[in-house]
Amino acid sequence: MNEEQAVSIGQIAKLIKSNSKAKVIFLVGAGISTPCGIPDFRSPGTGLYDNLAKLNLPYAEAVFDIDFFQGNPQPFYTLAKELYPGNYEPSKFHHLMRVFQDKNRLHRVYTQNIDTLERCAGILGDRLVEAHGSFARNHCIDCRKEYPQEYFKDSMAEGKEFARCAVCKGLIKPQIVFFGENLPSRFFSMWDNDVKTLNEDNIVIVVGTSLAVYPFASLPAEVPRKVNRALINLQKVGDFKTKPRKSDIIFKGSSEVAAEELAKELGWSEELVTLVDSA
Ligand code: CNA
Repeated sequence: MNEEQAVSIGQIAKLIKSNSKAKVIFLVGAGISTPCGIPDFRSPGTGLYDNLAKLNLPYAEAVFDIDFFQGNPQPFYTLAKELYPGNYEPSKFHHLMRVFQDKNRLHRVYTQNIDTLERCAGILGDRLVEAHGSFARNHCIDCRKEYPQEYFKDSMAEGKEFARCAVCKGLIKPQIVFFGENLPSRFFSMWDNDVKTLNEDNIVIVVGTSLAVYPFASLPAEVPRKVNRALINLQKVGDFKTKPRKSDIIFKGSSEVAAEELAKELGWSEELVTLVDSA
């Protein structure tokens, strides 16, 4: 950890230690799962968009385009098999958020990720908002019949090309938000309520996201000025770059290093190590 990083971790830890009521809202993205081996979208060279060429897509985002999916579900299914829950373990940062929950210092986790690793780490349903959906629920894109997670998983495990609806033979799609689809209404209602009730005791920490996908990307700008904001990311992004606030805390670096060091500063290293070892 360099000096600048140490200062930022010290500042975040101080906000939490100096106020026993301080609770954190985490706004997270693909960067907290890259240490688990799941590529993000936009990191040059290693990101998914750079590696989708093998799927013969007309353009990278087509993998999450609902119209494209209807005509050619293969690229999405290939990706889904790769990203499917159970293939990966949570990162240290996922576990750190769990420690915040166990210490009653977690207000909410808003995630853009679809890998369900927050659930795997034990983040409770009422603390978690999966803004872009997840693999947990599935439905037929033609007749809308809902299917449990196992149906999609078992179809894949049986080596079927695609999961099909038992009633109408339509394609089964996990309830992951594609381009052109609405975000779950729970995302909007939870954020509206959280942003109204945020006060000086709260800290919003944005982690591992390029803040390029809206409406999620607009959340940091909506954080009231009286509330402290922090960014943990490989580079400065979004509102932290375009409209920085004097009080912003920026940790430029890996979320795994940040997780270890923050746990150390808060005196929570043992709890973090226990969770990491038991995963
Ligand atoms: P993104 O646009 O790929 O950005 C990731 C950001 O994280 C970049 O700024 C990276 O520099 C940064 N980053 C990467 N690794 C680390 C690390 N170890 N520590 C700190 N920062 C790091 O991804 P976003 O989440 O911003 O984009 C939103 C999309 C990505 C959502 O729709 C997701 O569904 C989608 N996505 C999800 C997953 C997943 O579920 N794990 C994987 C890939 C993409």
